[in-house]
Amino acid sequence: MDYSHEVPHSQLLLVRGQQPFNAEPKASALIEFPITPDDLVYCRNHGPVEDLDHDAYILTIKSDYGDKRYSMQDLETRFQKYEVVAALQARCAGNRRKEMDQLKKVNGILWDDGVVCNAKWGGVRLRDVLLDSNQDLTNMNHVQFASYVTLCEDDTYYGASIPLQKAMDEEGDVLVAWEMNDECMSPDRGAPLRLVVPGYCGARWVKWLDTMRLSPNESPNYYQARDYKILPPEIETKTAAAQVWSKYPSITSLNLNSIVASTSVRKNANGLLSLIVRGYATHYMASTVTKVEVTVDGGEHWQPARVTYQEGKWSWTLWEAVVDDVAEHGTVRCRAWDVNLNVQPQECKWNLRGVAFNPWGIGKW
Ligand SMILES: Nc1nc2c(c(=O)[nH]1)N[C@H]1C(S)=C(S)[C@@H](COP(=O)(O)O)O[C@H]1N2
Ligand SMILES: [Mo]
Repeated sequence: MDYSHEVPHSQLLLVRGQQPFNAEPKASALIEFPITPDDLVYCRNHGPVEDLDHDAYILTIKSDYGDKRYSMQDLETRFQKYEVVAALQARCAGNRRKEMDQLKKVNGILWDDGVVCNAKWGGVRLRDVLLDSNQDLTNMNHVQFASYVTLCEDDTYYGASIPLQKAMDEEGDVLVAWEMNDECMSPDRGAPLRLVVPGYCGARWVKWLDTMRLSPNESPNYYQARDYKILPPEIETKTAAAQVWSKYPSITSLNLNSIVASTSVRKNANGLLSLIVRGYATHYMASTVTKVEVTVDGGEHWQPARVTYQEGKWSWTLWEAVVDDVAEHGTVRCRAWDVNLNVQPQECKWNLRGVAFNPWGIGKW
């Protein structure tokens, strides 16, 4: 693959791979900002990152009746602009995979817990573009997306799909976006155009989006059809996996999760120690996090944390807890609850790709 046009990347990230560029921030740095600045956003790539020409960029909607083409100017001027705050998460790429690897070896880059960000995305609704292009919706169940402008390791292009229903639902908030945090998106985020699918894992947020089409089927692309699936623990090798990929559904949303991002201890006037714990939580689809709890005795007693940030349906949740009268050192764990009374599980099964790992968060002080 040709990396001669690779853009410079943020210096603030821990690099997990140079080509393709894969990197993540420390979770402790991440939670300092409710809205993540671009240079603290993780980078997850399957090919080179290039600075593409905005003015010459075209989004094509393919169909059997002919293609529809939109320039950036068409999108910017002919549609109503929308903004949505949403967390982008690569737990599909194995956020916390490093922890799962300690249970048993997993396949893939060892990400820690910084593969999440929260940003304000701006662009047009996918729904409006699809309606404008006059698609025939009969028998159509999915919208397939592709980026042909960029090269990829495992397929000839990067592709994904989402259910048509998610795309057409006004509440779905799916955007074809060119802005992040009120600024032009960076090449690292997928400029000129990227798909934003609130509630869905990062793998579906196609960067450098240039082509889409309606289909009765999911995208046949490697990253939709074969990768990013949660296989049962008995599938222990790539060869075994190859035979069963098609039997397991692709990941759409990610499970309820929370992690401990930082701990510190302060001495009170009475000489006793208090522990300050901070972290983030993320939720499944639109099932908002309602509570985060921490325990310093392995789960016997839990105390609620204070939510310090949460916005709309799709943002992450930042939280902080102060636990009084603690020992000099110890282990703190956290768990999140959602509006449907789901609670983050104590343990999580191993799987080959190390995806969707969400047992109680853990931190030491
Ligand atoms: N074209 C393209 N889009 C892509 C990818 C890619 O490699 N190529 N990676 C996907 C994955 S797996 C994730 S988690 C997110 C990462 O987005 P980020 O690099 O902006 O954090 O983009 C998704 N979109
Ligand atoms: Mo991902």
